[in-house]
Formats: sequence, C-alpha cells, structure tokens
Amino acid sequence: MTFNHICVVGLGYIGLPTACTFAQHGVKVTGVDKNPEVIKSLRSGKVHIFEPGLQSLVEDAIKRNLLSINETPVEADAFIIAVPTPFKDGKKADMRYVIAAAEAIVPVLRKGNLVILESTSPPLSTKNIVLPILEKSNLKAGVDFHLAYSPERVLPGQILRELIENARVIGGIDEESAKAGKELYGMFVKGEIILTDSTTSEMVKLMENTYRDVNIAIANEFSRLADRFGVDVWEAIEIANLHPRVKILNPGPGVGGHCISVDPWFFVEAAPDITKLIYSARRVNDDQPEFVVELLKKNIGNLADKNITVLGLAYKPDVDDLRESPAVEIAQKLIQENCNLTIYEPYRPEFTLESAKTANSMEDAICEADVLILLVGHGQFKKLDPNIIKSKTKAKIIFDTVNVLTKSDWEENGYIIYRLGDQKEKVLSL
Ligand code: SAJ
Repeated sequence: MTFNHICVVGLGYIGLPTACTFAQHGVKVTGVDKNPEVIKSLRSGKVHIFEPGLQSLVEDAIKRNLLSINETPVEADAFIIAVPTPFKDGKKADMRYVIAAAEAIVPVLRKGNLVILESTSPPLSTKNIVLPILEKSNLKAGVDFHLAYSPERVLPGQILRELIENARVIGGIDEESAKAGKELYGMFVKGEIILTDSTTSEMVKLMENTYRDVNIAIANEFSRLADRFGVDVWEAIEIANLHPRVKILNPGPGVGGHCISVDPWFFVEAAPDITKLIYSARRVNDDQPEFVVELLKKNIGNLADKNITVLGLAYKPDVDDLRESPAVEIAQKLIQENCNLTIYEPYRPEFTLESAKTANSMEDAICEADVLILLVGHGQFKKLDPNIIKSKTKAKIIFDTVNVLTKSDWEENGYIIYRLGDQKEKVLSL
C-alpha cells in the first residue's frame, strides 16, 4: 500500500507526536481535533502539551506544509484514531471519543483505506465497536478497507524516541489488515513489528500496564509492611533485587497518569468474576494517597494550621500531566486537614487548587513552610542542595515520598527526612 496522506484523529499526548513523526518522514498528515483551543494553538505553531522535542517537531512539520490541522477528518489513505478513553463513574471505560472519531471517519472512508485504532480499549472494541460504525459507510471491513488495532506503548517524557525504537504490535481484523498496518508504521518504526489479531493486541496493551500496576502495588504494600515491622523498605528492596529473578519496583505516593491507573479497570469491567488480583492491586494503589496523609499525621501529629508545602503535582517526574495524579489527591486531602497549604508544580505554574496558595518559584514555595512534602521526583527537585535550601526555609522536616533526596546529606544539615517504609529510627516532632 502507498501512504501519501494520513489523517490522525486526536492530537493529544499520542496523536500529535505520531502525526509529527509521520510528517518528519515526509508523509502529508492532517491532524484532527475537536477542541477549538487545541486547533487554534497548533495552527499558530504552539504545542498545548509538554513533551521534550515536540514543539520543534510541530513547528518544522507546519513550516514544511506536511502537517495541517482540521476540525474533522478529510479523505486520506490511512486513518489513525488516537483519542482518549477515560473512565466514567463506576470505573467503566468511556468509549464516547472512540465512537465519535469512528463516526467522523465514516463520510470520508474510501475503498482501499486503512483504519487503525490506537486508543487503549477494552478487549473486543475494534471488532465490536469500531468495525460496525465504519461499515455504516456501506464499505465492508476486510474487503473494502483494512482495520487494525495498534496500541501505543510509549513512555511520557520519552515519546518521540520510543515511538520509533519500541517494538510495535499490530492486530488486524484479518491478516491483510495487519500487513497493511505493518507497511504504515514500517515507515518509521525501527523496533520489531509483530503482527497478530486485533483482540490479542488489545489484550497485550492492557496486560502490560496491568502487570506494572500489580508490581507497583506490591512495592507499596511492602512499604506498609516495613513500617509495621521497623524496617527500611528501600534497603530491603535493594537486597531483594540482588536475587537474579526479583525486580521489585518503587513504593510511591500512588499510581497516576492516564494509563496504568486506568487500564486495569478495563479488564475488571470486562470480566469482574476472574480479576480479583487486578482489582486488589488497583485498590492498594488507589489507597496510597490516603495512606501517605495518614503516615504524615501519625508522625507529625495534627496538621491543622501547619504551613505545609507540596513539591510537585504531576503524576510522575518531568512531565506536565496532572491526570489522575496522586500528588493532586494528596494536596486535596491536606487541604481537608485544614493546614496552610502551598503547592508548587514547576511544569504547571498556573495550576491552582481552592484553599491552597500557588507558588511560582521554589523560593516562594518554601519560604514560609514548616514541612516540605516531596511528591514527584522532578529532575530539579533531585538536585536540591540542603546547604542552599536551609537559607531559604525554616522547615526542618521533609517527607520524601519518592525517595530522591540523599538522606544522609540532608540529615547532616539538620533535616529530618521521612520516607515511605522507613521506620527504622524515626521520631518526628515539629
Ligand atoms: N510508579 C511508582 N513506582 C514505580 C514506577 C512508577 O509508583 O516503580 C508510578 C509513577 O509515579 C506514576 C505511575 O506509576 O504515577 C505510572 O508511571 P509509569 O512511568 O510507570 O508509566 P506511564 O503511565 O507514564 O506509562 C505507562 C508505560 N507502560 C509500561 O511501562 C508498562 C508506557 O510504556 C505506556 O505506553 C503508557 O503507560 C501508556 O500510554 O499506556
């Protein structure tokens, strides 16, 4: 198949980098988004999300007339659906955007086209949801057009590199569809391209993120056990990981983002009777923000009227994404404890929370603080120097929920560093 023109529906964290990567490889791309703000911003060459390297790629693609932005899909050789699949009440997959994207493609779908669904979706979505919608065009899937599911598996913060280097799975509704998908992504993917059926590739995507969720849940549970038994979980994990077949992940303030905290629920929704472990892991990770606040209270007592500053609100280091962020949840819980809360997120300085002060610099964030809570391991927080910080704040207690500070350095400078799963020798008082 020849792909001279591709239409990418959904210009978020996945759709926009994908569109630009095709453009970078000389393909004409029409990027489609329903959000007028996104369209306006992109048409003026300004990227509405933060992903390293993306801004210059967009500018370049627009300048070379390889990327144009539109409200609705246009005729093309291939269509990629990369819209969000959030969850709605009851942790059920909200397929509204996928349905709307497929419906918008119907009027411009032509014989010989390829349609790829990239959005993370519950098993059977390609066959049972997208296929029947596209066939409203009076064209037959597998006969008149190809249809496949190919999940993105890129890590936010490293999307542009991983899009090219990662292995890619393409699941067709038939063999020809999978092969057509391989020709499409083969234009830039350097990793292995594996062909399978659409339901297998839907499951692969959900399995990867569920696997990680369950592994983070066990790390979080180990930190709770370490607290109970007077053990330093970080030391214990380091020792356990010397075992050649053990690789325990890091406990943290919870699991956020739009992927790992959401995707396992798609399995639970689809098959609640056989997903007890997946469900429990989700609950453990979802409870973690509450657990962090309780731990703080247990150690420093009543939080009311204390000046507390949280450093970082993003769902993980060095991204600007606040979706499902446990850090935001912890900040909200602290507000309910009636403390005087200051929030500081260097990647989203404009973000506000009712009843909290938003700081726009590190200095502003810590100058009045009694306690600092490090919630995200952003690069700039890792580099904090106790010698400099001590001249800018009276706070002597730091709760490092992500274990990025070198504890001994800070302790030598008179700080009390508190971490998850680290009850070996701690007695805190304000
Ligand atoms: N986290 C921990 N402890 C750890 C690792 C992570 O608490 O040891 C937390 C993070 O702080 C964050 C959350 O888990 O809140 C998720 O972060 P992540 O870096 O593990 O993953 P995501 O959500 O940014 O990206 C994942 C990736 N999936 C896997 O690694 C299996 C990525 O490859 C997927 O493309 C992406 O989900 C997606 O879009 O589905």
